[in-house]
Amino acid sequence: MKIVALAGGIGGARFLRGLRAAAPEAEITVIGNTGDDISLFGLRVCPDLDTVMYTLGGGIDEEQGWGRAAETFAVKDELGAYGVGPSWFGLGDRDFATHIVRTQMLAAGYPLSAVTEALCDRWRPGVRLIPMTDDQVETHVVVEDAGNGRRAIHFQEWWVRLRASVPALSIAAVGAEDSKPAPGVLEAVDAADVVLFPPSNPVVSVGTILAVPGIRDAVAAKTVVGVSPIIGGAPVRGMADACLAAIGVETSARAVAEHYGLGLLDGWLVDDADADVRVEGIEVRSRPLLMSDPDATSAIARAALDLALELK
Ligand code: GDP
Ligand code: FO1
Ligand code: CA
Repeated sequence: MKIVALAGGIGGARFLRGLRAAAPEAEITVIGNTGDDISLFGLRVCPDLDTVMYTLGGGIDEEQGWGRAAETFAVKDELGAYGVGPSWFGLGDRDFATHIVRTQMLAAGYPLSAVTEALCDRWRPGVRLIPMTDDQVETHVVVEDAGNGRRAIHFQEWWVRLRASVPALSIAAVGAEDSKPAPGVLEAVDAADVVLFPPSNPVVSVGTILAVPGIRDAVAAKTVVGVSPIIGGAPVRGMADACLAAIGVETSARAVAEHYGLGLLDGWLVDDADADVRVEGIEVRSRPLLMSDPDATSAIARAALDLALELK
């Protein structure tokens, strides 16, 4: 069986680990969000790709959900001693090595998809991880600039430095319109038996991947089942509510399904807390959706896969 999943960082990565356990025979291709990517200290950092790679490869800081386990911050401290920032983005020493390898390969002319494959040679995530595009797409957030009108800042500055404390007036995937899906992306979707949306951020993770021309149409032609990242009207973690507000979508399991819309989603898994949710034209099922431990997570993934196979 061939499964394609569109994934962001933490929610996507944890779901994928459950999916790999729930369907060990399946060939899983993960299309990763690169809209969160940022250049820092001359290095290209790809948080969502790395979160998937480290989580499935056994190198993630489990509690935090991003970055490496047993991390140290000597390089960051040394940079700080030179007065070189930003200090608000916590790059660890082990993680730095990944960004150095990536940046070196990109500078040598390898596309991000080839670089990601090379990094995965080490981590052996057990899935094929492909960035949504080899082109540079960056999510920017428009915020009110005290007294100076509006200004666009990088998504990471809004999310990590400001903790989404200033309202996002709009969110744009800069460069997406002119981007092309990375090699293998459309082929994997076309060949897939089912496509799954993990409980990833609907705006800045799944939404950004779908903004790469060609991906939405390819996915829409498939049987698609999503897992709600919203439980009881709130994100399980993170600030997805602030992203949804920016695009005028209510923070609820129903509104997110309606936002993806008919023609894209065939099935939608919601938590038992949202058992009353109905969405016209979409098969909604409820079950516990907290990825609290490996067994609970693989049961969620299995339920998403079973629903997709049933609707196929
Ligand atoms: P990010 O890139 O690190 O923000 O990660 P993703 O975009 O993949 O996923 C973020 C989303 O995962 C958030 O909106 C959370 O609400 C959701 N999420 C995190 N943990 C859980 C969980 O245990 N269950 C469900 N249903 N959603 C979760
Ligand atoms: N998230 C934070 O909240 N603070 C950090 O300092 C931080 C550093 C960081 C470094 C590497 C990496 O791969 C991820 C990192 N993240 C950090 C997480 C990440 O940037 C965001 O959670 C996501 O991009 C939002 O989806
Ligand atoms: Ca992300």
